[in-house]
Amino acid sequence: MIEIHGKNENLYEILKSRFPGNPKAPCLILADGDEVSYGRLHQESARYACLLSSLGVQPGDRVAVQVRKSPQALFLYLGCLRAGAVYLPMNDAYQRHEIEYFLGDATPRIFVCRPQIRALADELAAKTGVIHVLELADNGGGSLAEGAALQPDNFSTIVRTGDDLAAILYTSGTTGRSKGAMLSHRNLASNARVLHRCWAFQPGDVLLHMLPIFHVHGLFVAIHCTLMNGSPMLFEPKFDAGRALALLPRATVFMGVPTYYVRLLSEPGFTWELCADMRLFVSGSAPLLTETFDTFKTRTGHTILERYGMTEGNMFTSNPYKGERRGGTVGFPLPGVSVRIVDDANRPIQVGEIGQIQVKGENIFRGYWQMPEKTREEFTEDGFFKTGDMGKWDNDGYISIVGRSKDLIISGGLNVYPKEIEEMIDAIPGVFESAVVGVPHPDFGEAVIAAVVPQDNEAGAALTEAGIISALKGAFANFKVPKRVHFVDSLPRNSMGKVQKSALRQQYT
Ligand code: MLC
Ligand code: AMP
Repeated sequence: MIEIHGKNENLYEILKSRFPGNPKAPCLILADGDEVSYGRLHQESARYACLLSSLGVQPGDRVAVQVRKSPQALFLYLGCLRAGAVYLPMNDAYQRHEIEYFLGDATPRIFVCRPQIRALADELAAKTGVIHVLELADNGGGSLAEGAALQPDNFSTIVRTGDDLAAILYTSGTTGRSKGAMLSHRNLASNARVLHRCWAFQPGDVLLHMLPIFHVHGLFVAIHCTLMNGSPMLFEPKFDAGRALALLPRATVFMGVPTYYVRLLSEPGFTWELCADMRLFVSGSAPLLTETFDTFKTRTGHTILERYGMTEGNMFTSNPYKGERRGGTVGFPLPGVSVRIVDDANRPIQVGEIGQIQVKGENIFRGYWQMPEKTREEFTEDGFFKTGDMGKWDNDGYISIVGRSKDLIISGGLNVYPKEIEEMIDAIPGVFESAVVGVPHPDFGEAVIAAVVPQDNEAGAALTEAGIISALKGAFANFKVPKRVHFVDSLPRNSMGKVQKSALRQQYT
């Protein structure tokens, strides 16, 4: 693509151009009733950008962030964009070895952490060459906000081309090693524009924002749509079904993973009347059961709009805003996104047949950070990204996801790659081998469970389910830790010696 000389393609400039004319217009409406106006958002993001620059952050430098959701976390994200830095958000559930890997791999100049892990952050920063550690407390206090408060409230947003990086989001891999997906300003801007238009964002919209903001769903899809619309968000620290019931009458749009919908439906107070002023419910990040889709419709009169995407390119497909939203499908390719479903020889398959989903478009990421080989493997020669999802078309052009070729479990909208967990279990004294699989779970969609073969010795005989779970809890984010551990004499294998995970899944379902 040819760059137009002098044009600033920094995503922040694109978002800013859509902010309301009145600087007092609300952007964030917080749980305690406080509001952050669009004018303040602009000023605060300037202060954060000034602070980053004063700490020596140059365009392209990474800023790693592991904090709870707060307005200050949003100021920081936007401040990074404005300073030309590359934002690297991390799930706050990540533990020592996960954080160490991300810092070591991405070599950020700055690490912003919660005060609770300051000692660990200092230790890991020293080990991995991070220059500054700053704190952001859950209530918005700490050295980051204190430093920002001393800075001027204006900053000339750094000029970026569309190809320059805006963010790196780590996604685990089937090899057990996480990969940093590099997303450019153009990747994010193109998807923001398309979603804003396709989902008909309009004056008067209010988004109920309950997703975490360290993944694409909460950070990019929900926030960008709102900022592109210049409208307010009810900005809640996390998903809570009771709070959602209280706030839905003040909202028009809600976005969530399927678990949120399951939890809303289990609330007796979740009624048709409560949703009377809602315009749109969007679901994604994991498969929405047809049963949830149907029950939701009967209960509220609303048809959930299911869409499909991935960290490596934000959103790929969506059910239509106008027109039939078909349960069990993820709709049509979004404008500007080419989707094809192919067989093993990369040939397009017929309607109704199952094949691999591949995608191409301005939204697709620029590759994995410092993994050129891996990046090459994941793209076809003609530039399509191999999603690892299996799908099919129906006669009307709707796409359904029917499985995954990658060994991945999605629990409550969070990805768990079995390999990473298996390696850790296998390292526990007394374990001969293990296999980790996902089994259906009424709340999380899929739950992680492990089958463990003990060694035939004293250490093996001493293994317990609680012991294994507690060993893993110190090592991994909680959502990756198996909910159950089953001891078995051997793992089921096929004639090639490969563990038959489907047999385990069946056995423990
Ligand atoms: C928390 N736990 C989970 C879990 N979340 N276990 C499995 N799966 C999860 N997703 C753990 C907790 O640590 C706790 O462990 C126990 O399970 C019960 O926790 P809980 O109180 O029920 O959890 P809660 O805090 O309510 O969180 C659940 C949740 C949350 C579903 C609200 O996980 C969530 O907000 N998920 C959304 C993630 C998301 O944004 N995904 C988008 C990715 S982007 P213990 O041991 O302490 O009892 C993407 C691309 C795309 O995928 O297409 O959008
Ligand atoms: P992540 O790597 O966290 O971005 O997760 C992306 C994966 O989530 C995709 O590759 C899909 O497997 C899955 N996913 C996202 N949206 C949907 C959906 N609507 N239905 C089924 N799977 C989905």
